[in-house]
Amino acid sequence: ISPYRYNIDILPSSNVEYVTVHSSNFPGNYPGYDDTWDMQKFQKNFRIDVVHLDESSMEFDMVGIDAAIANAFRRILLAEVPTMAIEKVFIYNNTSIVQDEVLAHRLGLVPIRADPRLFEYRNTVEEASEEEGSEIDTIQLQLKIKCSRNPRASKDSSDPRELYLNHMVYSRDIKWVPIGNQADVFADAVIGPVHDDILIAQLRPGHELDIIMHCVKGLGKDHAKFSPVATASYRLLPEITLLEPVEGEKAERLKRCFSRGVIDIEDVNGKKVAKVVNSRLDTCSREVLRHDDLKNVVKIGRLRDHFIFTVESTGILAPDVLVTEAIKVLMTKCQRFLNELDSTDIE
Ligand SMILES: *[C@@H]1O[C@H](CO)[C@@H](O)[C@H](O)[C@H]1NC(C)=O
Ligand SMILES: CC(=O)N[C@H]1CO[C@H](CO)[C@@H](O)[C@@H]1O
Repeated sequence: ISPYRYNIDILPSSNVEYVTVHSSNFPGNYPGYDDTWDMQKFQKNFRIDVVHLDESSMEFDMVGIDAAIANAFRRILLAEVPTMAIEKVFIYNNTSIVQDEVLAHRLGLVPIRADPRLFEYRNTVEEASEEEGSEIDTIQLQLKIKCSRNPRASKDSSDPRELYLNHMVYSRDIKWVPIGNQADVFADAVIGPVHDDILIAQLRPGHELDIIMHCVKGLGKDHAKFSPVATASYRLLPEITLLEPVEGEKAERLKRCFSRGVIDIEDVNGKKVAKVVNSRLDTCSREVLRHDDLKNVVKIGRLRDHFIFTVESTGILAPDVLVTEAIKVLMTKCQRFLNELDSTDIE
């Protein structure tokens, strides 16, 4: 029998952009803006500090760079660092209540653990692409599961967990089917869904799923399922300055206007005095502006070239690897642009 086949291209990329920065699209659009691109000066000012790093998320500060470049990194992370995702779904049988196309779409969004750097893009231009993929550009997965009654369930039970077997289909039920030499090449790698507890469908006795999936390499700008990050965003470092001493009840009130940990109360000669201890923690709520007696004693701003990046990976690649890959993508783009300029004949 020939399977029903779905190409998953129903939903466009749906990553929301959170832009919080005045951009400098126009050189010199704020006082003191330096567009000389003096490399020595840039190297002296530029730095990256990793604040937090674990296997799924990362926070780092990128200091001394223009908003346009910081934003380029953010957008490349969202849309131009490749991953492997399910692209073709061959449904041989589906007697569940989930319609084929909905099922295919759900499967497409499951993050697949496989190093995209070890695969090629699948050629979508030639006729051949309609046929089977090959070991260098395709990962084949299978989901074959059938729900039945549990013979050992007690008679008066009404709990589906006891009554049925395989009534919840999870991502862990998706199995990798190596093609060609993949079993040897990826002997050490665990290819399959990143998370094993994503609910895909619910079945009842007699329902059956028999599905083959092909994962290909792709980019988030083509479809959000290829995006390697759950979020990649940045904010500017808040800067809070007290313009005059704030004491007593006013100090307490000032402290409550900001996020916890931003302002501390110090005891100076028996008086309570407010002090800014960590403006980084502030969410910039501007609550202080609602207090007439406080709004003029504090200056709230942000450092224009200090970006606090947060990168949350979907788990396919570690967040620090993603940032490195994003930098490589931008370098490749720059190189291509320079090559184009060099090869242009100026008459
Ligand atoms: C599809 O699944 C149903 C229910 O298990 C089964 O009766 C039917 O024979 C299957 N069809 C094919 C083509 O495998
Ligand atoms: C390929 C296939 O068998 N698809 C079926 C999946 O299940 C729905 C609902 O039971 C059917 O309408 C499809 O024909």
